[in-house]
Amino acid sequence: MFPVDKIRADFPILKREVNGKPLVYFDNAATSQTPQVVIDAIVDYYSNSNANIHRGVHTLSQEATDLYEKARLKIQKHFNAKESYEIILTSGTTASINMIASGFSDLLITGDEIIVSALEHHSNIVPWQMLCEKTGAVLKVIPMLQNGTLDIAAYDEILSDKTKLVFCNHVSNALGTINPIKEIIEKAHKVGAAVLIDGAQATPHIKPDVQELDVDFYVASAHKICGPTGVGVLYGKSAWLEKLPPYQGGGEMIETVTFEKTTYAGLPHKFEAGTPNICGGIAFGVALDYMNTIGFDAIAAYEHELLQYGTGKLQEIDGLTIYGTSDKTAVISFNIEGIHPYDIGAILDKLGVAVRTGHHCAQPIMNFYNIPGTVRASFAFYNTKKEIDVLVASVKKAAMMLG
Ligand code: 7TS
Repeated sequence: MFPVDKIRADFPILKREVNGKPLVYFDNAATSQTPQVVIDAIVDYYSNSNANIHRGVHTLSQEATDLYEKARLKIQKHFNAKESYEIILTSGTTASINMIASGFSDLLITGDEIIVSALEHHSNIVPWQMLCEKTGAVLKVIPMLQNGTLDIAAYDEILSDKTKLVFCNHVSNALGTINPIKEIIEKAHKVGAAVLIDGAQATPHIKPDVQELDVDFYVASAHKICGPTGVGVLYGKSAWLEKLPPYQGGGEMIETVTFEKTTYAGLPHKFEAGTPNICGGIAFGVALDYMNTIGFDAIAAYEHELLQYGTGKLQEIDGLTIYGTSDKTAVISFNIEGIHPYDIGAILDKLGVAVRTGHHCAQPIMNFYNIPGTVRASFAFYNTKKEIDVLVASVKKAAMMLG
């Protein structure tokens, strides 16, 4: 049995009330909640070890550097990167993607092609459009199918020796679809293209193995994996990271500076200009430890139970449509006929239930279904079936009031 009661006790926020009702937090795809061990690590860092890293000979600076570099090793181990310097700490998924997009602006020429999937979050569409504008490269899209999966046959058709880069999320944030990234990567490599996988939504549920996937770049945000906001990871194969130019110039990323010429530091520092989110990086490591102690197989199995339970219960509601019905993580994106998703979300909030409504930064998916948005309930390993019962009763109430 999954020890959900014991786990819930680790999350102080789960004890609070919202609008006089016990909080039911089903907006985990937007950000996860923070366990006490991670909160303690943040307090401990600022109480005992706060100093700038990689620069001081003094004890505090060395301690902070040590903690930060130990966190990098934990992240390396978690993603199974071959080398610790292939782990670049960033401010999050969006920053990681923009670093790569910026780096490729010198490597692409007019007529090169970039492929993105139809299931992307805006942060994996807009930077590539900007890159195309700069370089004259052309953006192509892997279309989606009615069940919320990608049309892999169509991907085969748009791949060619002109394809230089392919971008796809591991899991869709709007629908929860788990994409066949291994196949997508293998096919891209056959035509010599590099692949960036956006793992922002996969990492809370799946432990990725970047070597087994043979992926070129894999990015994620700590705040979706029980860590703090403002910190994330860019994994890159060392050959690519060596080849790409630095993203920002400044302190920490240099070897020598004169007014005539600057030489850059080696990896990972070349991509880590300025004072990083030191505390965030350390807390990210603690968050991964916490989740690994529970275990990703146990997390996935329990969340799948929640998904099946919630899907079954919600489907019984008249006029309710669920979008994305394939193999997916614990996300239920739905609408009720004739009711705007925002109105449902507002009533759910009054009843203490937190969901996200709207286009979820994935407007092309909403356009595909010809809807303004959805109500998205996204579950985490600390949620319960009892909370799903509250969601279902609240949705029924909203439907009655608004229908
Ligand atoms: N990529 C995916 C697949 C995402 O789901 C998100 C955030 C991002 C990138 C951006 O991550 P950030 O940490 O840099 O902001 N997704 C969502 C969401 O679904 N609801 O709120 C944020």
